[in-house]
Amino acid sequence: MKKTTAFKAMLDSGELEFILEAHNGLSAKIVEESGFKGIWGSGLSISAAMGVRDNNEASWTQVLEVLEFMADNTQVPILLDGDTGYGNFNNMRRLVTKLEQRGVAAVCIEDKIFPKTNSFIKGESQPLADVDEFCGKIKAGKDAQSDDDFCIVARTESFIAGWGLEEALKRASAYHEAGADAILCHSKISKPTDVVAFMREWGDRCPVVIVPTMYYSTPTSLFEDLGVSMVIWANHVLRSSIGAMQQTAKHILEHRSLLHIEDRIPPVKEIFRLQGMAEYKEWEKAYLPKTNLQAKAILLAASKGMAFGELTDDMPKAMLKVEGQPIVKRAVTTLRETGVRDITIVTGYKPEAFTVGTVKYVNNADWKDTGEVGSLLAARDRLDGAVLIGYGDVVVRNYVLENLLRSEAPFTVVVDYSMSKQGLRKSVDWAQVTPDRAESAGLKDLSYELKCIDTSLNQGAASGEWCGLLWCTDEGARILSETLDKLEGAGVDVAQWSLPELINAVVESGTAVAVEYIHESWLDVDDVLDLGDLYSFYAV
Ligand code: SPV
Ligand code: MG
Repeated sequence: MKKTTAFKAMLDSGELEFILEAHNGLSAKIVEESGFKGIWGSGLSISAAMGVRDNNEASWTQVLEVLEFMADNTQVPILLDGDTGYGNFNNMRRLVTKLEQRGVAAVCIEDKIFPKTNSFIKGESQPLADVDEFCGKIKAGKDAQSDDDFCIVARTESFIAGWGLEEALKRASAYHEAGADAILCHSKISKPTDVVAFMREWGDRCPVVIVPTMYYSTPTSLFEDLGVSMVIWANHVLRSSIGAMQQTAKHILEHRSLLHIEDRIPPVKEIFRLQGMAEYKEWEKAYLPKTNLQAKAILLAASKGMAFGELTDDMPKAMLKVEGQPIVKRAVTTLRETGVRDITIVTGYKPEAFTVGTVKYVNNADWKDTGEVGSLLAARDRLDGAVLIGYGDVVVRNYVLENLLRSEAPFTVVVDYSMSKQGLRKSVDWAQVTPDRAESAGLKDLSYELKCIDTSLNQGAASGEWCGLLWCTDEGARILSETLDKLEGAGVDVAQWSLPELINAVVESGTAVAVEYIHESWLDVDDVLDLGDLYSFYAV
């Protein structure tokens, strides 16, 4: 239903309806979420929220801007408190046109003189508008509207200005005749006397709207009995926010700490929810180039590094330095430069030796008696979304990570097809890939799939060497978690496994593991000779 139609239906529903004040996009959303069927765009509240008086100090276009944010942020109709229409008939025409364009359902204008003053400030000395002039303004507004359901509420300030019932009735009749869709009868006394008197005489000539700010203690059932159409709760959201802001400011100043305030105020994530960040995130996926800011990384760095002899007596090999920089620090730097911020290092041997800056650590206390998957299990709660799993002693060129993290396959591994490995010196994680790079040389846009990783293969039977990186998208991380659950459920001691064994299990379970081929561009540091290579790796 159009907002205009919804508002008109409220006025004409034959039941007492309620609308609540809001003064910006946020408060409008809060009012809507709370269940109100409509919103009062209060002049008092909007001006107060801007830090100015309710004396038309804010220009009408500044008010319009606020209304646009309110209307954009809500589905329920807004009745704007349009003061005096911000001028004569001509200003009124333009106002109505602009309100329609910005999705505001209705406007209320009051029979005072521009610039107006709030009704609760020296109301009796406030001059009322000439009746005919005001009727012309109503007519001009009605003629300007292009949507038949747009409503104009005519507000008489007769009681406010001390003119009483007779004047109120005279004015209300004239405004009704001029085409007003409803009459707002305002009063500033603490008893409902004015409104009761008015309603008894007025009957049901047209819908009547009231603002019981001053006669707040009146039971709502009385308004119902009187046949009032709509009640405006005119400033209570603003007032409660003022109280909350004052308390919080005072508290923080006094306590010089946030400790005791934090749990008493809505969390930051509530702001994000109200701002609709969830929707933004959905569209971000569709429109923004992929970034890795959400991706996490787990670096396995538990082992001592036996091949280094005495060098690792006091520190794990991942913390061995070349040119003053620990190996794992270089891996972390590459991750950071690629946009991965959330990095967890799984330590084991001498966890206290790790000083890599702002990364998270988890420790695999059983590092001596477990395999790589044992370390991965220590960081198991990190498998709750896209995650890169790698080793703390492997370094790669930035582009390798950039390409890898762009892969949308659930799993992707990096395979070096250069065959330049020092296979003689140490065991190599050979990878078999289909199609084999050698077979498909020159063919473009092929997707490669891992068949297995196997140290017992020989160079001839392998497609390349696995570089120790496994990239899991959200889906991949979920599958990996489930695979671990299943294996454990079946009584397999997966903690003993190497990462290649786990990857092979994923392949065997039927999930394709994509391969990103590279040519060199990486290094794993397993012994002292590799430390020399690491120096050259960064020297060039
Ligand atoms: C407003 O909310 O700005 C109103 C109602 O006009 S009152 O403040 O009661 O005049
Ligand atoms: Mg007002």
